[in-house]
Amino acid sequence: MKNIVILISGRGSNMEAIVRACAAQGWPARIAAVISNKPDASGLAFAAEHGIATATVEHKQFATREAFDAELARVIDGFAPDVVVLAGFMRILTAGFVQHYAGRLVNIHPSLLPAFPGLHTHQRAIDAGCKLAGATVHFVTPELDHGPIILQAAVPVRPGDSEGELAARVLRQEHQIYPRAVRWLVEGTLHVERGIVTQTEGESQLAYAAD
Ligand code: NHR
Ligand code: GAR
Repeated sequence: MKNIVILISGRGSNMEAIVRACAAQGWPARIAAVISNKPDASGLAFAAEHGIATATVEHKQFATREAFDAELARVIDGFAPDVVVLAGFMRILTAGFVQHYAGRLVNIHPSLLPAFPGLHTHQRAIDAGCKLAGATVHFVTPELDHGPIILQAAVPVRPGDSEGELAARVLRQEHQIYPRAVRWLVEGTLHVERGIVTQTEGESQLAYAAD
């Protein structure tokens, strides 16, 4: 049984999708904990209702990023994690933290990386006149949103889309691809060579969706 620890900052709908897929598909894993940097993150209630341990490490209570990351890592390591999942987690992590979890720390970013790393991705894609948008699951490395790409989903940007409409279309695909990528990590079916990730059982590492 592998231990998955999920970090959130808010709603946690990606966390929910992973919790449900783990149970429904009988992964050889358990969600050991859901941890937030914000005490009011609504995803914490869902986790608690499902019998999952929860914790909050509030970044505002630490003077430096290093101090916050050290406490966060201490709390995470208390759950003996095999896999650490960033799911709408909104704090940039220090290189030391990232290196401590090298190869077992993943993120979902709401753009087709390497386009639009950072924040406000949907509005930036609309403003650039992009015809496709999407989401990327990647290994986390010290450089923000630049780690090896595990899986991507593409969706159309429709004429007149608002940021919210595009975000909702992308989010539906996030809920499809993130559980798939975490399952691969749990099963140990990902191989990384020179920054290129392959799924060793030949499962598809891309998705397209019109809606
Ligand atoms: N840390 C590292 N080192 N590498 C990555 O690839 C990371 C990371 C931490 C988080 C998620 C990322 C995203 O998917 C992620 C990837 C937060 C910010 C940010 O600017 C940017 C990207 C991501 C997460 N955060 C502000 C900060 O000062 C705070 C913003 C806020 O609180 O609203 O940390 O997009
Ligand atoms: C998701 O769209 C995720 O990709 C994005 O925030 C949303 C979180 O939703 N992540 C980031 O922007 C990270 N900077 P959720 O809390 O419902 O999973």
